[in-house]
Amino acid sequence: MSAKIIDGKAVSDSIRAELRAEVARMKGTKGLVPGLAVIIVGNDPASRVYVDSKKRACAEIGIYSEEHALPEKTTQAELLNLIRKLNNDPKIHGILCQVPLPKHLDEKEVLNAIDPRKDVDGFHPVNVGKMMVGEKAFLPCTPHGVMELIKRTGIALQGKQAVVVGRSNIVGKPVAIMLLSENATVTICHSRTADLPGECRKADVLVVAVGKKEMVKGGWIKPGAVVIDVGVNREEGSKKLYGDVEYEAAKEVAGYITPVPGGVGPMTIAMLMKNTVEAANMGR
Ligand code: NAP
Ligand code: L37
Repeated sequence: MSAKIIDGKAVSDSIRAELRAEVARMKGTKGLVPGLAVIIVGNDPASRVYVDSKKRACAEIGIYSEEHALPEKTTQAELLNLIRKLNNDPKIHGILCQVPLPKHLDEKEVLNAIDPRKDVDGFHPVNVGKMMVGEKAFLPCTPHGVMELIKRTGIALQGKQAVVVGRSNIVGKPVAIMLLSENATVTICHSRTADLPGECRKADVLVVAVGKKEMVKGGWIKPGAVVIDVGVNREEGSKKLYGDVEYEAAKEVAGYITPVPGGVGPMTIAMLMKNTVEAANMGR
């Protein structure tokens, strides 16, 4: 039995179509145009690709966007100044500072400087804390996208064994908290986990965000499991993308699986658009 493929691109397209209608309504009834500022520092090629798709998504939906591309050598003070300006700019409802930042910059201090009401990435400690205690907050885009995809399988998370591989602040940790909020029993695995294959085999729902090409093998998947592959790994010298899961083998065992590309990636962008529209609607 082959797994059902979860089509993240199709889900993302339908969310984007809904948002486009919502933005048209906002313009018509309130004269309100949502605005997103995207900051990119330095020349990370993957970040360049993602920032370009985010800008394209804004244009298609009717969100005003402006890009602030800063050189690699930007100082901490210059970056903080820009964020302060954007915090006070009434056209701008959402601020996204694409990470990773060049090593000489203090990422924590930068994320802390963004007004939590404009933190459409959901990385500010205020929003992270609110999510932890179950208060309404901007949810980080990739984990939120993962949860939407799981929801669309129609499988209820309550009482299920969920295993998250990876514990980054942008994916693994928040996705684990969200699964817990839906009453799954959650295990978080990382580079020091003693028996990773054994932990994965227990998973009814397996979310993998490691950044290592096809590290999770088909033989680690519980038959019928929901497998969400967050990894985006580029083969050296080729354009082909690979997930963190050995896709061809895993899809013979899993019940549902996300492809790479066309799975979680497009959802990340759709959720960012959703947060930006919500930010514009807040306080009006
Ligand atoms: P990250 O910050 O590098 O974190 C990787 C995590 O994986 C760490 O917690 C690390 O454990 C764990 N890990 C590394 N090697 C391992 C191993 N051999 N066994 C078990 N765990 C291991 O990465 P990230 O930012 O979360 O991103 C992960 C992947 O998702 C990347 O491929 C990235 O490109 C992709 N991504 C995709 C999207 C999207 O929208 N599709 C968004 C963000 C990221 P330790 O904590 O112990 O070091
Ligand atoms: N919100 N997301 C936010 N803020 C950040 O600071 N780094 C970061 C972040 N990560 C991010 O944007 N990731 C991401 C990953 C993949 C895609 C989009 C965003 C994506 O569109 N992936 C496509 C393939 C694109 C390609 O060809 O590279 C996919 O189908 O998976």
